[in-house]
Amino acid sequence: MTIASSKAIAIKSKMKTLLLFPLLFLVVQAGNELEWWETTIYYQIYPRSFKDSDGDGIGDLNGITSKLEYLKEIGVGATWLSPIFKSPMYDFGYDIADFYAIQDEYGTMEDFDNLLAKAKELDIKIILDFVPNHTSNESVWFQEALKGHEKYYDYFLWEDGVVDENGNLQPPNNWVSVFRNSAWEYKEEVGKYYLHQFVIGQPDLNYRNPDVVEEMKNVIRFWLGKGVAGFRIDAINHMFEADKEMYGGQFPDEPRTGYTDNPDDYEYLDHIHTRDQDETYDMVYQWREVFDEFKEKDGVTRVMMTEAYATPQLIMRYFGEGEREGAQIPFNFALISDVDEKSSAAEIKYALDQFLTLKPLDKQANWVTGNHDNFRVASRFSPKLVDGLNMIVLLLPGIGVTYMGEEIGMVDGFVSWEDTVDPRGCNTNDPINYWQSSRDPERTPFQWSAEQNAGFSTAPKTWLPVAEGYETLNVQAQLEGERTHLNVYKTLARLRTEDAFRHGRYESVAFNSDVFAFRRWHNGEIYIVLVNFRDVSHTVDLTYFENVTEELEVVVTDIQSPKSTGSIVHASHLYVAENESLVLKVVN
Ligand SMILES: *[C@@H]1O[C@H](CO)[C@@H](O)[C@H](O)[C@H]1NC(C)=O
Ligand SMILES: *[C@@H]1O[C@H](CO)[C@@H](O)[C@H](O)[C@H]1NC(C)=O
Ligand SMILES: *[C@@H]1O[C@H](CO)[C@@H](O)[C@H](O)[C@H]1NC(C)=O
Ligand SMILES: CC(=O)N[C@H]1CO[C@H](CO)[C@@H](O)[C@@H]1O
Ligand SMILES: [Ca+2]
Ligand SMILES: [Ca+2]
Repeated sequence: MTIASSKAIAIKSKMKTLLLFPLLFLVVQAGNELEWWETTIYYQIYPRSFKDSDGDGIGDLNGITSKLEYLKEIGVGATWLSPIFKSPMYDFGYDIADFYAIQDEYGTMEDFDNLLAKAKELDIKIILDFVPNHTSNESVWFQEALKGHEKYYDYFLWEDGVVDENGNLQPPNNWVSVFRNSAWEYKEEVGKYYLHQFVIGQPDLNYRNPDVVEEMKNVIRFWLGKGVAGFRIDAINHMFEADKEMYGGQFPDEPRTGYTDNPDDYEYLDHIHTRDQDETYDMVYQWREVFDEFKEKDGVTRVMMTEAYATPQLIMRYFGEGEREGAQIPFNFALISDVDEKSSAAEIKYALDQFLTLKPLDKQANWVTGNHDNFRVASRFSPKLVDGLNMIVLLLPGIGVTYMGEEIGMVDGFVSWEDTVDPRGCNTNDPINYWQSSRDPERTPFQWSAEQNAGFSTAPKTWLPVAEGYETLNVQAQLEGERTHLNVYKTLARLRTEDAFRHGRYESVAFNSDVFAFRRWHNGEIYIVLVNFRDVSHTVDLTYFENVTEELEVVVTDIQSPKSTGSIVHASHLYVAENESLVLKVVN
């Protein structure tokens, strides 16, 4: 026994007799007190599919308000909403026409204020989605630009075309849009081309114009001023293009990759001038200063989550640099991009440890298993691993993020070619393989109950069909049932508040190609979380972990596990069933 632990025991016995415990406990706690944003669970709501309050088949703000108590009940303290702003909906809200207004079909500003008020009452933070890379071509700004209004003309990037040897007008350079073909679109009324890194209907904003920078900061101020707790920022690595002044006033061509011979393909070029520009990080740090203006007033941290699918090294830059602070939560997509059902336990371990190893010591890690752009966990891995992945997301050190429906193990819905509405699916023009590109399967309506449309809506037809199997896979059934994903989730949400998970240290191991485990420990309390990713049973030796020698208590199991909670297992030869996931606690 070391000095530290004998001291702990001495203090403990003293506290029992002298009742000093509460006092000492507080003193210890104050040293490393965590703020709301470091401990809460973040729950992503895709508003169109969460709850329809007025029977038009489309989810809306009043629907969300009516279900906030559900979030509270399952232990969620913050929710980020995919865009709710005014939009022509070519890309379901990621094409914004007015950053200061609510889209009609989602409700009114008054509805939004009601949502905020109810959330405040329940102590749930509301986070909005900020889409800075472009506006919709139907935005007032773009329409004014087309009319020759100079201020708004300068909000976008306009260039003259070049005349080729045949006398035809061609785009200013070789840049290609993410959705194929030239990133430049000619506008007759202006006599110039504008840049769009995404679809033609999404003109890029010119972040080298200080008016644009200020306008977008005002958008942030507007919503933070209303009481929003922060923003999730969409795809920021496309914000800046190269500074043309450094290239003689002309945007430079991008070099070829050699991957494809088709100059219309996005992969044809190496995007050194249109992605991951240094100025992007600076803009994130500037936005953080705006967030901090609000914190200075009331002491409450406003949180920034950034979305960028980039290398872990680049992701780290969003945290900040030197004295400058950036996003508290640069999304870590390792569990989405780096691993799937075929991954070995060693690959899982590597993917999880990488972020923890690279991140600055004073920053929090974060864990994301799903969102509105990726197939669901139950479909990417296996329905049998739903509980195991929730254990990983909620019990690893750092911030847990849940996409709506993952708490009940929703599966991807089948959406026929006729019913497909996602532009990424439709643009394939391929009635056979469209589903591989479509994001509709993970966006099907939330499954509340066994009622019509899974209790999502009373409409005869919902905007996307409800997934099959909702009659048994739904919130109500899982609240009433005993061994259910939802009950596991709720238990994990409670467990997560314990010191071992809030403050404890972390160590992980791949016991063999199938079984991944990690240990969290703090002040003599030790937990082991173990997930068997395969349909094969194993016996493992947990004495591998220091201080794990004899007996452990089963604290949580996945819903098919043959073990029951409260039972005792032996560290040196733990039988792990097929697909089994467990949380164990060392018995002192
Ligand atoms: C093991 O237990 C001892 C005594 O309680 C403690 O001092 C030490 O930090 C523990 N080591 C680990 C790695 O848990
Ligand atoms: C916006 O762009 C789309 C193409 O994406 C086009 O069909 C539509 O007419 C444009 N709208 C305006 C107002 O320019
Ligand atoms: C383990 O998962 C696989 C794949 O989902 C499934 O076929 C098998 O029945 C599961 N085994 C057990 C014991 O649950
Ligand atoms: C990288 C990326 O796709 N960023 C966002 C910018 O706009 C497109 C089109 O609206 C969105 O789909 C993306 O999420
Ligand atoms: Ca509705
Ligand atoms: Ca841009």
